[in-house]
Amino acid sequence: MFHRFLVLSLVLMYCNMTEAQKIPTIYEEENVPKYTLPDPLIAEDGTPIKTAKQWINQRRPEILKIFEEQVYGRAPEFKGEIQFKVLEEDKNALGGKAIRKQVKVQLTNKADGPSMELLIYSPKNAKGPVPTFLTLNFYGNHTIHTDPAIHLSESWVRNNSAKGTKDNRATEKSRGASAERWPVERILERGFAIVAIYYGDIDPDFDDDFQNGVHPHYLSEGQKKPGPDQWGSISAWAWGLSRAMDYLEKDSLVDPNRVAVMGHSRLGKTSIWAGAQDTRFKVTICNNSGCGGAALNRRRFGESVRRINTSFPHWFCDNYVQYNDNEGDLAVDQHMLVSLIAPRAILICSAEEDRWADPKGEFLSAFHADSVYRLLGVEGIAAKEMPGLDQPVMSPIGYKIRPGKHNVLASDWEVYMDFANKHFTK
Ligand code: GTR
Repeated sequence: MFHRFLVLSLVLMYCNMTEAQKIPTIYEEENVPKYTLPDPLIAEDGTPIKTAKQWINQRRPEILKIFEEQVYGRAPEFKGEIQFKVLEEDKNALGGKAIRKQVKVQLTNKADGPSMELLIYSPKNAKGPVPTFLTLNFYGNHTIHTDPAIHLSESWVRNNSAKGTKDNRATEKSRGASAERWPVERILERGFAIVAIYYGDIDPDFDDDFQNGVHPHYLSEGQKKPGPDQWGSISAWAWGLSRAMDYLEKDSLVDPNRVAVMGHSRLGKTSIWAGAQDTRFKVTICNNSGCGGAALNRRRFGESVRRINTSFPHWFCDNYVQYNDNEGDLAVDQHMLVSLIAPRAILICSAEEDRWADPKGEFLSAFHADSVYRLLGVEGIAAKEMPGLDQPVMSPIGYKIRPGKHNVLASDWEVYMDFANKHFTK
């Protein structure tokens, strides 16, 4: 039954993709439509926001609500204590460089409900709790490193022979398949811990009307699927990051006041939405996040709202479809998502060849969030124009663009760590 349903979902996904390909793509600046951005510092009733207090009490909640109800969908409140079980711990992992822990964290209050597995590597010689990167990954925790002790994920995974997955399951061949993106030893050497979670533990990434993952466990009585203003998959993944944070607050390896949430691509969209909602994340890093992440919707450059809603109908809430080719009717744009993070630090990262994600639109979101940071008494972005390649702007709203493609490189991590070191306060 599940198998038939899955086949149907994948056929649907294919149809969505071909449908999406018919949508024209803007790749020239001269074809970007004229647009006016909503002002983060003018409330919906027209009141100018002039004080930090007005921002905190009036405008920030207003903007957050629009993103919840119109873009990502509101996630349920998690009630109760987070339940977890340490499945494995090795105080002498990675040839003596690390403490490794694998922890099962429940996503409901029921022990037989869905759960996610956290893989934690922490520097062995640390004198106390350390600053930490919390990250989601695409193919399972066992893909981030060849360490044979990492549990092979048993969750549904996308088929990809390059990643060693078959029949939607991980195989031994997938061990370390994404290690290039995760310089674990270097992260440890610089004094950070890294926490990895497979995003499919929270919600498998295909459109099945939200019958699997966490969604069915939070429906109200008689409800069959989330309503038009309730959580899509990105919201669920972001919510999962907050549940991971609930756990990390209890783990003595981690300094909960120095947690950076980092993600790439759709998981960059996820990290920025997580950072916007959960103020426990003191640093947010979104890499090549593009449409639905840091890029401005109104530019329609590269991937557009129509295109993303057609290809990935499960990522956002159903209300978001109203803004297909109609971005101007949305009372927010993505610079206001950045503004929700103020005064906490965010680093927005682009790649020159990743035009699909609209690097300029990613920079402009950073730029137009500046006024909110300044209102709150911190420097916003220390750049008036888009910086050149490999010239990272390291102010509280940080921005960097490097040569090359849509990807995460070891050299990107060096900048993430510099940025985190600069903005974490002890
Ligand atoms: C693409 C999608 C992007 C980005 C990317 C990814 O197909 O159009 O928005 O999220 O996938 O996550 O790898």
